[in-house]
Amino acid sequence: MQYIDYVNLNYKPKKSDLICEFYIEPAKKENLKRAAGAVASESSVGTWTDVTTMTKQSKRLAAKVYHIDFINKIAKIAYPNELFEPGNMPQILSSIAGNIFGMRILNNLKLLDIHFPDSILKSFRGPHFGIFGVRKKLGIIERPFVGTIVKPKVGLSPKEQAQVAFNAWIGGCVVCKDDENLSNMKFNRFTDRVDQVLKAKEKAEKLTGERKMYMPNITAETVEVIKRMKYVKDAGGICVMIDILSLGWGAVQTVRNYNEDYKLILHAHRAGHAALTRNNKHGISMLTIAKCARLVGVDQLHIGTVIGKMHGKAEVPIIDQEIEESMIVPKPGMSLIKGGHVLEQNWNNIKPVFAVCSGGLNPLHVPYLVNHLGRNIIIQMGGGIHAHPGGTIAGAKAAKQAVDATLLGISLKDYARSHKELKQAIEKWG
Ligand code: CAP
Ligand code: MG
Repeated sequence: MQYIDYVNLNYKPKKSDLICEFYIEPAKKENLKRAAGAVASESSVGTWTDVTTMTKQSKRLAAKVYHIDFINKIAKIAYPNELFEPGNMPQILSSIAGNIFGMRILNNLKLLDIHFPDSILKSFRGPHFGIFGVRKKLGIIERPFVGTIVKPKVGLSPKEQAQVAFNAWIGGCVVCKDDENLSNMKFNRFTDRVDQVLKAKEKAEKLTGERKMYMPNITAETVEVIKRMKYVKDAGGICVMIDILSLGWGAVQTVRNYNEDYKLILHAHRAGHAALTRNNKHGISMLTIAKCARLVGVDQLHIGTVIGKMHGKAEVPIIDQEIEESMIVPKPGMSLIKGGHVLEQNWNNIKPVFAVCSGGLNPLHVPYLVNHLGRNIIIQMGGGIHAHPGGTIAGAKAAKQAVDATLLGISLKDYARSHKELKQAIEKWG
């Protein structure tokens, strides 16, 4: 089969097909139709030449380019679901997000979105808790969560880390987490840290009468990750954090499988995602990564912030919807790129994921975030709490006051008249 044989613009995708939407920029002297055919070929059954070993069955399994928008360079490809091993995310991604990115027939290729058919959906676990399970565990029905990342990112001892966490909790944070690059270091051993921070959590819970959550980073090689999960469970923790992209999808699935026993809330950090997502024309969209993470089954996922220090704002509301709702019906304007369309997705029984907004946030950002993304968000502030002129306790108070004011519909400026910590935050960051 030639590349062009993979293009059939009359093909009507079956309900059982997996669909991908790509932005494709052909190489000089190549055309979009052939480049799209090449993508369908290399991501399904084909290669650069017509092989003599092709059978009737392999021909039947060929992916089909069924839609091309020549102006905006967007193509949709339908894949028969038999191409994919159920419950195997690494295999799915090696197919539809594999060799194709390096092909010389194209200059740029971005996997914008992916639609999972029912058969694939059924083969993954999805989140164990999801938004409402996490809320139930913490006893917080409606409010957005306020959280912090202990800063400095690394360098504190377990005792110092526990003190910072304690201060954040008694100031009003619900959540406190390790940073993405803290694991088991000479100056801060994992087990020691977990013991001391969980002890601090117990103390803070007694003092405030509120449930709190510590999210220790268990990122390591997979066998060690599972040992760390067990350690956290045995020590009385309720949550663990994993850097999903550094770990790799296979390891994330292993964690999710073990979580059938451990039942810990899985917090997914996305460190490194921008290497794939940042370029608008090449790579994999964060929307696609978020959908894979929901399917595999994390409970909380960093999605960006629409405001703050990190790149990638436009996608955030779309990702937020995609991970929270049970049915995605594409609407006009709901697109990552000019001429694109978010694909339809019925999530069936796969639970919704808690969106985590983080990266350069301070209390002043709270109203904007809640107004744009709703209440089902975890708002994390590292620098935005620990750089408060009054220190961590005051920083956490200011963050909580910002949420209180927002939920009451009072402007931060007005609320700050009777709330000194918020006033100081406005003086610093306003
Ligand atoms: C935030 C953070 C998070 C980023 C990651 C950091 O700290 O701990 O890792 O939010 O980005 O190290 O940058 P600050 P994203 O609050 O001090 O910025 O959430 O976009 O994946
Ligand atoms: Mg961090």
